[in-house]
Amino acid sequence: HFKAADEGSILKKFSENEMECFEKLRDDALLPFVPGYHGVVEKDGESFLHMTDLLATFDLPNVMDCKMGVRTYLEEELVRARERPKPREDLYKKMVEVDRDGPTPQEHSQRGVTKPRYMQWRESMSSTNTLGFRIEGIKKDDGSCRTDFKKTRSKQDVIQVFKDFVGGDLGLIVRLSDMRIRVKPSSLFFFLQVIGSSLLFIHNNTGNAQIWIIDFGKTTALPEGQTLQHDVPWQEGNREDGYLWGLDNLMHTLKSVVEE
Ligand code: 4IP
Ligand code: ADP
Ligand code: MN
Repeated sequence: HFKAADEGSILKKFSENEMECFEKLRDDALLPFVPGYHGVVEKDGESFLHMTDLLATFDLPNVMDCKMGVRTYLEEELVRARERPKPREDLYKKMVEVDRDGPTPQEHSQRGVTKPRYMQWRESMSSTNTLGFRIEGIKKDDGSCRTDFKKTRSKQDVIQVFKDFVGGDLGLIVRLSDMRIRVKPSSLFFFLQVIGSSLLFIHNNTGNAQIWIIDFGKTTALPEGQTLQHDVPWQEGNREDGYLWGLDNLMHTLKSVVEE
């Protein structure tokens, strides 16, 4: 999905949706928390979004990707799967790998699950539904890399992982509460459903702690006139994403790490 670009920047495979988000964010209060966006570029016959490489200023940082929100797919995908279900074998295999008993008897016999079904299952196995965010992956300054968090769901387990990641770097809490404050005056935020977007935590144990909002591939404008609260439960049709609720739970998690 990514290609190296000039020093300090990267190229991400083009998506119309993500481009529109970057353009809307150009004059939004959240801009300081979004990677620098430098337009669309063509390379080897393909289109890419040119953005700042957030890791460029670090040597060997600790990096954590947390996917935000209580919902990780679009309501449109749900409707489509209901009207014309397309069971996928790749998703079935990913499900079985984590939990042999994940698929229903019918899904076992067809060796396939639909995309929303897989996404909902992922949400329920992880902390997405219960905390409004989940840990996707961690790279540490010792070179180690972990992505085996599909069953990390309980508050205690999540706190434990954060504790190990944060170490003694308290700058992350400051940066996160900073971001929380910025969300309020972001007019954009209330006209968007933020789906599948992550917070990227970066720190190097010496006080250089950063938090960035990344991945706008499925972040989309709401129908004319609709706004979201971002902190109430999702019900099909209300398009709520639980982003703010997740952000608050993330704050609590970080605070527990410090207090424990
Ligand atoms: C993946 O599931 C992630 O949810 C992907 O989102 C998603 O891509 C994939 O859908 C889905 O299979 P796992 O994390 O369990 O592997 P992301 O890349 O943001 O993590 P979308 O396109 O929905 O964002 P498919 O349809 O690409 O398989
Ligand atoms: P996808 O849409 O394919 O899921 P993401 O935008 O979520 O892609 O990025 C995937 C990973 O790439 C992130 O977890 C992060 O580690 C890394 N990444 C994304 N954007 C940047 C960036 N601007 N600078 C550095 N690393 C990034
Ligand atoms: Mn994505």
